[in-house]
Amino acid sequence: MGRATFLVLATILAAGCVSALTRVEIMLSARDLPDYDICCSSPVLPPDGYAVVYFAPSNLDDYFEEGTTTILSNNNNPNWPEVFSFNVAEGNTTARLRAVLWDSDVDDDDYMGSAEINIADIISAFGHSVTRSLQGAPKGDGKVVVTARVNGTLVHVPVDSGFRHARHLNYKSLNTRT
Ligand SMILES: [Ca+2]
Ligand SMILES: [Ca+2]
Repeated sequence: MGRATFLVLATILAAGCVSALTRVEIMLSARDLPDYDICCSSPVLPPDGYAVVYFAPSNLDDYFEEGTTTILSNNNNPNWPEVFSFNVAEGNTTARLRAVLWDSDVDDDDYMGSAEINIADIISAFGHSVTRSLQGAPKGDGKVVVTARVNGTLVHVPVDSGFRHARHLNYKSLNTRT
């Protein structure tokens, strides 16, 4: 731990620690996506899939857009390389991740369905990996796989109105792409 980090933590701890955060990093895959493209040379083609990732810190409908994956063309089983990182309060059982899948097209993109997953379920799952069927998928079938890396280090931070404001900003700023 660097001196600056230590000083920040020491300051935070001195201010009073009443909550703990667990850092969660997730990656997305999809399995068995149906073909969504029709082209002149072939009757059907696999989709050019990408996912838009949202995060809801509570059971309220206040979603934060975390980011969008790259487009993996012509692939029924994409493994997206992006890592989405955020912090979840210890004991929070209502924070949710929502992944909305699209097939990129020259004209309007095709909606391929979505899945909503409780963060607590991801953390407690074997291998921190869970699979969910896509909901509302026009052509049916298809699954989303969410795999997480969970940092066991807990960072104590004070909970007050200022922190909640900063935390919301933090959810966006912590989003990283690789
Ligand atoms: Ca299409
Ligand atoms: Ca397409």
